[in-house]
Amino acid sequence: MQSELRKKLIAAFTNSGTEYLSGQTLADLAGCSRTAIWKHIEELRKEGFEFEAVRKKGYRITNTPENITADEISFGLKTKFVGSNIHYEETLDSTQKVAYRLAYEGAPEGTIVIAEEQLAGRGRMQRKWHSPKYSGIWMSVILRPEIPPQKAPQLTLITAVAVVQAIQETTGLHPQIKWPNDILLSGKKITGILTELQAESDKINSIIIGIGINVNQREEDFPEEIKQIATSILNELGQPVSRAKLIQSLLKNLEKLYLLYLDKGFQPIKLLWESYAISIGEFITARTLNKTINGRALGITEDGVLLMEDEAGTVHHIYSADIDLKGDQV
Ligand code: BT5
Repeated sequence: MQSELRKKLIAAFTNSGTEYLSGQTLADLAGCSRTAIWKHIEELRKEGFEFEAVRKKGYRITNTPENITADEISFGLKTKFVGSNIHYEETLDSTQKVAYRLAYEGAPEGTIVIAEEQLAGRGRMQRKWHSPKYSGIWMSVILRPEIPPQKAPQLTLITAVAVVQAIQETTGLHPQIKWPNDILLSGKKITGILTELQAESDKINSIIIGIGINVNQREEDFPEEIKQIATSILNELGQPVSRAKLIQSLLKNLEKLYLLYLDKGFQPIKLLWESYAISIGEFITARTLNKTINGRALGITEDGVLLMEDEAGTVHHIYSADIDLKGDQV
């Protein structure tokens, strides 16, 4: 975890923009000695931050490393609480696993866990999530909304909207959402979301939202088994994207939508979600654990459940399934 002093120092540089900050101002803002400031600046230099130091004016940051360490994510982050605590590690089995433990131990709402690579990244139903080093965003966010457990799937939909908005904002691309948890570009998956709960019978202790975004993988980086169904932002945009900037935008949009949800309920999110959804009004196949239904997707309910009308005109409530769009079927 980042120290409180490091957080204050990074926040000061974030707020100062291109202005210089003197050693004394920094020491006052962070509540420490100038020697301590100097030591932290040296450490940031070693991480790859570049500083311009001008006599009588002070320091400003002129370049940042292309990493996603806690310092790199918090430099420029403008959120109230999402991302205020960042747990970063180069390699993890799964960020979900660590976030689950931290949540259990009482980590504050908005804590994020992030890794450069995952050795056992997971999707729904024990599927694997391919998470190669340095090229994607593999992150879990801890939230603690006071909602009944059956409303938890709404958090997946809120997150999907936040991911779409962040990708649009950072790259100008327009991804689409495939219910419940896929985000697609050119019909291929660039993001998967996995929402897990710590709950008692009627009360949520925490929701752990896992987000995997393919950012800078090249086509040849994808393993054979997902080559046909997966893509990355680099593939679609033709140029690499700063993962730190994308994370910052994602955290900002997620916080904004989450606060809107707590204040006004799911209705405004539902409208946004539907405006980005790919399958509404289309003929689809839904494969649930025990049956396969063909029909037309009508929309989602207030709780985020998919409504589907089959050929006989019966409307089904789908809580969990894999969806094939008509064009996907062979
Ligand atoms: C998901 O599951 O899409 C949820 C993925 C969540 C991953 C994040 S990363 C951070 C956090 N920590 C974790 O351990 N997990 C979360 P599902 O809908 O079940 O889709 C899984 C399927 O997607 C696999 O069976 C593959 O077919 C495909 N897949 C695997 N890796 C992929 C990738 N990098 N890009 C696109 N598709 C992939």
